[in-house]
Amino acid sequence: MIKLAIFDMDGVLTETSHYHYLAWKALADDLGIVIDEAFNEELKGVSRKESLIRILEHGNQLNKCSEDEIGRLMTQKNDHYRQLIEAVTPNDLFEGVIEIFQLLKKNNIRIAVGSASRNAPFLIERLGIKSYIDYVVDPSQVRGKPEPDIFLDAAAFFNLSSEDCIGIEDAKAGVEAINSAGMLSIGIGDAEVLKDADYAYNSTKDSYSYFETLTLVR
Ligand code: B16
Ligand code: MG
Repeated sequence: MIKLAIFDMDGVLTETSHYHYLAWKALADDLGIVIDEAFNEELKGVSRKESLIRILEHGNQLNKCSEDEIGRLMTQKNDHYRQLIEAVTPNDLFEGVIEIFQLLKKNNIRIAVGSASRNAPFLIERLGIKSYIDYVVDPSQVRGKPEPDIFLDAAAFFNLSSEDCIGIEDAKAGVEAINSAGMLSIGIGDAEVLKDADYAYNSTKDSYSYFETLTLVR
């Protein structure tokens, strides 16, 4: 029986993944590196540092970048991203999120956020969903997606085993992380990108039907 639902943030609860893309695109432009939305698909769910490394590799610039320069570029991207998300309000929450949270609460299923983003606590505040969230994984303490650690950390916090948990993700790296944690994976977004997910839905709102079936069997 499912006792814990672990939600990714960017691309599952709100559309901040587009803001990540805009901030990376501006940085890449500055560096003379061309990236597009297709390339960005490979950055979704991936940590800030690993994303930057992939962009620099893509532009053949990784070997000319010192650790200091990498740190400076990460700060530049994050400062821009923080400006973009400053104006986020509860209206930016994806449709269906509150209804899913309410359904889970009613059925005593815990809710965790398992985001790779160090900005997740800020966004949880801005989106006004703090009262629903039982636990937020600190991504600075564990290995990033596609490693399973973010999801395993949430399960461990509640002393649960993987078969008691589900993970909800919009990114290829995220679905891989859930699957290697041995949990049931729910993909949100492009079915082709999320082909390894146990269940896939076009949008968070569409996944409500899955959460209903989960609570019916209780
Ligand atoms: P930050 P998620 C991920 O969040 C994003 O998908 C990814 O694009 C970003 O690089 C990563 O967080 C780190 O974010 O720079 O804010 O720490 O999708 O796992 O919620
Ligand atoms: Mg995501």
